[in-house]
Parts: sequence; structure tokens; C-alpha cells
Amino acid sequence: MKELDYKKIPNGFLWGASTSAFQVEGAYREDGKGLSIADIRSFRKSKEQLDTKVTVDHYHHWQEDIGLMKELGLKSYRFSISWPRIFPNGDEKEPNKAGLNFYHQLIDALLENNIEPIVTMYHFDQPYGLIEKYGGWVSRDAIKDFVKYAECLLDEFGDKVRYWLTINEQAVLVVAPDMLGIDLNLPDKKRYEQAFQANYHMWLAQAEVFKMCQTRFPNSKIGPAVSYITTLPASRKSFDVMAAKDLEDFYSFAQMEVALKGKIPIYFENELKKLDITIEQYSGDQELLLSGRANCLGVNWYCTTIVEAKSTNDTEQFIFRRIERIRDNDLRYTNWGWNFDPIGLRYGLRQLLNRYADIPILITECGWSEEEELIDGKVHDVRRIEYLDKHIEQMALAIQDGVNVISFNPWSFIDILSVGDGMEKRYGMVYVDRSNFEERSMKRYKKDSFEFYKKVIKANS
Ligand code: BGP
Repeated sequence: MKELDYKKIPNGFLWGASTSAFQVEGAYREDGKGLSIADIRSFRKSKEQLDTKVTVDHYHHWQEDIGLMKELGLKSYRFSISWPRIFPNGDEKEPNKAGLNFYHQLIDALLENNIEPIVTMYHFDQPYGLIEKYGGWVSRDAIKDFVKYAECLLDEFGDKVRYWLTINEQAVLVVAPDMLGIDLNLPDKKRYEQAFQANYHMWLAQAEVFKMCQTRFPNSKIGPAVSYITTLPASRKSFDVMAAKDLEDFYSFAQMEVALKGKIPIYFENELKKLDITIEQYSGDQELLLSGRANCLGVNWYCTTIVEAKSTNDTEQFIFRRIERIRDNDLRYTNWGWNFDPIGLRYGLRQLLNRYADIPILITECGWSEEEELIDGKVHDVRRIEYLDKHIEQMALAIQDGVNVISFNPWSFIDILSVGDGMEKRYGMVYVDRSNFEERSMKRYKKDSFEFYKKVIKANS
């Protein structure tokens, strides 16, 4: 039997790295940019931690940053376009030219450096104007405004960008609905009703965009960037195994099923019935979901989560209420509670093989967060190196198993603003000399993981 070379990654594999606009760009009001809900949400905590106003100022450092990407040897760069840079209020007839120009410059520079742009259209930053106007995604009106925005991106960049991600982590928006502009103080049922209605409208909007992109650019790939949390049972008991399956299906696989198969799973609708929630659906919606399908799948995979059933036979409670997350003390955890469980990545990727055969898979986020300081111009981020090493190894094994992974984009290329935890929760392979409240030099420093990842890319293994 031929010795399998577990370290071999197919030629042409897109070794990349990842960021998002509101977390990396800063320049929150520059060149006509409007405010997004991500801006507004971050201002609520401006006194406690960094907000989106400056972050690491990629908007003014982008040439230098692309120079570092080139030095790193990246073959791809996954980033997002700031929706309110293009439509500041969300409902303008014409796009903001200065916003478009910024991304033309960025994308042209990436292409000149043979770095494939992987572009997320919407990464948590819906224009706040749409929330003020009609409540954002809770309203069906959001569909037409997102489709118009996506069409503008395809018009402008469709012949330069071959990999599109429509929406980043819808499931996170549902479980943290203040990111949709939904009032967290609403009674549970009302809050869930609005969040799941918003989730449904996002499904319809992205189906339209899948169709539009594949009609106009048949050689491009477009799909969702799904928050994929491989969920493991706390014990071998069937009620725990069922609890883990229920949560993983409801939170991660339902998003993949809708995008890739065009059907809302019955188990998903059954869960909503437990909250006595009925999603408002129009005739023609089902056909739209069925006709607008992704032709690739982005997964944001960080860690496994381990759950147990709160009681052995209670399945009448809504999913989030009948399941408990537990900690496995045999595993290492970040300071923010995400574990180090690389075999879980191979397991999770094999599940995708079983479900979706050879759909191209892009790992669009995968990373390890740490509080880090610069010491003598260096950051010895050994745990991040170990995290990358072990997860790349498991990804390679999954590829050897037949899983069609075409790209790996660790979160994050450079230290950027965390969604919820300011500047100190660092993921980057490039350190930025700033803290929550001091801009310091804003200089970029290559961490040890930069040199490690550079070697991996060079060796393609
Ligand atoms: C994912 C988001 C990213 C990034 C990442 C890390 O959910 O897609 O935007 O934020 O999580 O999480 P955090 O920023 O909370 O550390």
C-alpha cells in the first residue's frame, strides 16, 4: 500500500489569512462612510475597550499590510467590504465612489501580488440607517437593499474577485441579536421571534445573490461563511449524544443545509415551534431558496464545544434551554473559553464530506486568541504556532481523507478589534503596537507565528 504522505497539500491550495472591515480598517467616518450597527454597538463600550473608530487603521496602512502579506507568501486574503462605505445610509440610489475606490485599490494590489481576494460582502456591519429606517434584517425590506448592495459589488468587482462569501456567521447574529439592532431587553419570545425572522430574511437575500453571481460569473465561487462549532457529547449516553447533535444541527448545519440544499431542515422549524414562533413566509420563498444555492462553503472553525442534556428526556424545551455546555479539563482553553481540540477539525471536515460530497470548502477563520505584549520587538506566540501546526495537520489528514478543502485562512492576519473583547484579545500573526486606549506607534511587528506560517506556505505542507 502506497505510504500516504499526510503532509502533502494539493498544489494550488490557497494559503490565506482573514480579517473583517469593521475590525481592521478604522477610518470609521472617512471618505463618506456611514455608520454600521457594528460601529454603534462598539461605541456602547468605548469607555471600557477599543471601538471601531481607528482599530489598527488598515484604511491608511493597507499598502504596508499587503507588503507583509506578500512577505508572508499568502496565496489568498479573506477580508470584508464595509457595506456602509458603499451605501453609507444603506438606501442610496448610487454607491459612494470613494468607498468603491478604496476596494478597487486594495483588490488591484492583492492581484498584483498574486494574492487571491476572498471577499465577504457582509460581516456584521449592516448600515445603521437601515435599522433606523425599518429595523434592519427584521424587516423584509432588508432583502432588496442587500441584493442591491451585492449587485453593486458584482458590477464593480465581479471580474476581479472569484471567491465571494455572502454573509458572515448568521447564527452568531441570531444568538447576539444586538448585532442586528434588536433590543436585548425584549421578552425572550419577542427577541427570538425577531432574530429568527431576520435570519430567515438573510437566507432569502443570500439565495438571490447566489443566483445572481452564478448567472453572471459562472466560474466564480460563492457561499456563506458559517460559524461551524463541532459539538461533542459530554458522555456516551444517548441523551447527551442527542443533545450534541441537536445543537450542532440547529446552530451550524441548518445554515449549511439552507445555503447548499436550499431547504430549511424540519428539525429547525420544530425547534422554533417549541418557542411558539412561526416565521412569516411568502409564497415563492421556498422556490427561491431551492433555486439560489451556494457552490462553495466557508467555515469559521475554532474549537469544539462539549454539551450535556440538562435532563435525560426533556426535548420539549427550546434547544438553548435544555442543553448545558461543559468544560473538558483535559483540554487547554483560551482566556475566553475556546478550547484547543485539533482532531475536532478533522472530524468536523469529515462530517462535511459525508453531507456535501465534494463542494469546495474554504476554512475562512481558525485561530487562537491571547493577551500579548511586545518584548524587544518580538512576540513569541508559541501557543498560536502550536494551534496552527496541529490544526493544519488535521486539515491535511482530512484532505487525505478526501475532503475538498481548497483554502485555509487563519483568523487573523493582523491583530484587530475583537467582536466583543476590544484590542487585548489578539489573534494576529502580525502584532500591532497599540492597546485599547493608547495608539502608541501603531507599528506592525511580525510575531514568531508569522515566520512559522511562512515556512508552512513555502513548503506547502
Ligand atoms: C467570529 C467572527 C470574527 C471574529 C472571530 C473571533 O465569530 O466572524 O469577526 O470576531 O469570531 O471572535 P472575537 O472577535 O469575539 O474574539
